[in-house]
Amino acid sequence: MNRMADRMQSETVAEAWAACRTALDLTDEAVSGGSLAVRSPVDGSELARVRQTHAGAMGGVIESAQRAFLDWRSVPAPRRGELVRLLGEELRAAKEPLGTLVSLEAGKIRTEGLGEVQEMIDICDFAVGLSRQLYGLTIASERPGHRMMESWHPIGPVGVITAFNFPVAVWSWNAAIALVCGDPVIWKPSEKTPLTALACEAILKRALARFGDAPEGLHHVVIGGAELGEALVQSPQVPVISATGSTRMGRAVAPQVAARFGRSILELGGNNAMIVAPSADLDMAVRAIVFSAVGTAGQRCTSLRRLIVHETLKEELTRKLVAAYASLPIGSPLDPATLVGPLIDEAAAQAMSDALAAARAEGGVVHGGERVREGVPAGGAYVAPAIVEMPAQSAIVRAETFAPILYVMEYEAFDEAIAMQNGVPQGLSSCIFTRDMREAEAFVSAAGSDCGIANVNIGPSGAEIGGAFGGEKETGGGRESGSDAWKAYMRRQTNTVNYSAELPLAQGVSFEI
Ligand code: UN1
Repeated sequence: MNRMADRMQSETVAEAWAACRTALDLTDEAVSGGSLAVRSPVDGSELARVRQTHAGAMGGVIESAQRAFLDWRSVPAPRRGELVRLLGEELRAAKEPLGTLVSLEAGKIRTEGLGEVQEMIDICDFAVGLSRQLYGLTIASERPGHRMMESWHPIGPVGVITAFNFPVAVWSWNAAIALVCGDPVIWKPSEKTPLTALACEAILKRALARFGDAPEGLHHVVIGGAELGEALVQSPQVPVISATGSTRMGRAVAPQVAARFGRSILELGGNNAMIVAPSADLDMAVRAIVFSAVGTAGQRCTSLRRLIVHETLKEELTRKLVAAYASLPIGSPLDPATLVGPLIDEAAAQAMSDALAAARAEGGVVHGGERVREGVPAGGAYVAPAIVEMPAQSAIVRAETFAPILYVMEYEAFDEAIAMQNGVPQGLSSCIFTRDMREAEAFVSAAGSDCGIANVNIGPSGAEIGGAFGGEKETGGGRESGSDAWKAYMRRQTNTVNYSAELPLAQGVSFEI
């Protein structure tokens, strides 16, 4: 019986893969015969063998992007926006198969896979509008007959390094903005998710074909290990490196980019908290907590990892959460009824159980967190999300474990809750549930949350593309996506134009010759 169920599941993976391959133009040539085996976290089955880029080829790739830059920078920005508009159209047409491929390759449930593609469509729309709004300032000059202004110019190829957990959206945040800003893109996706990257490349190719006259080499995907990222990081020909991943990766990348005076946009670890205040709408808080703590099996940078609850509510809220967790449908992400899919691989499951052991040793009481083997496809790393009551914000709570572990701690005074929220090395996302206006405003004030994202009465994950996305401290300080994040993809030039027949010097300096 079990074996039959397993066989049916793996046929589902195989069938889904066969269907999206065709729809996404992933030819045999592109996905077989290579040295990188791609396994689906759904059931561990091998989907493809992808060819890797030789480290020795990186010089040529970077040269080609540089050449494309020399053309692309002079294409009017609204015309560059037309390419991104076409990309958005192609993404709309490919939403279903690309969303499925995200589920197959990253293990996200169907709605999250589709949601990720929707995020790509949204950023394309945003970038198209932006292509007519790359505004500079006009600044009052102290000298008569002079005009001062600020221009934003394309900067050069952007190296984009992405992680497995948002295998396509994070590329699009960077690529859509970089392309309208006049910059070619060299993308190094996670080695765990090369297929979705190849699919995005094929989708972009469709847009490029319709666009007509974009320069060769405007976009490259390079597949392989850290040595490829390193070639990007070290090249002065790649002025901007946008890297998403662990703090450990960021620590390696940032000093190398800085040493050559390049610019990095870093999106690293998060250790996101929710404060649940005495006046909170508890039912709403429970829904927000469950979605943000167990969604994507706790593998978002923005996943909720710490719950800081007022002492009067802690027992009731913990009870409600333990009950809600008990009925979570865990299983194949291809099954529409599933809410919790697999972890990306066995190493992630091991990291989760190590973290739970550490939490116990530090005085934690663990609910859930076991390995799940019944009713799920064999070969995937399925786990029950864990709730851990902690006596204090100990070492394991301050570390980011990329798994569905929610640490619950209590507080007495509001200031103490803010101090706990801020008392971790990471600073990505945060939120408070309260109906007290003073608490809500204090939380988002200068003396409140120290994170890049601070929300009131919504969870920490599921950010919209319209805002700037990123965080402080060990999160790396980068901002991507909306607002004025585009400025990191351009160089700023200050221009002073003298339209008088005099040559007055600034600051009243006199220099007569
Ligand atoms: C990430 O986890 O890498 O806020 C990005 C969210 C998404 C982006 C997360 N829009 O959950």
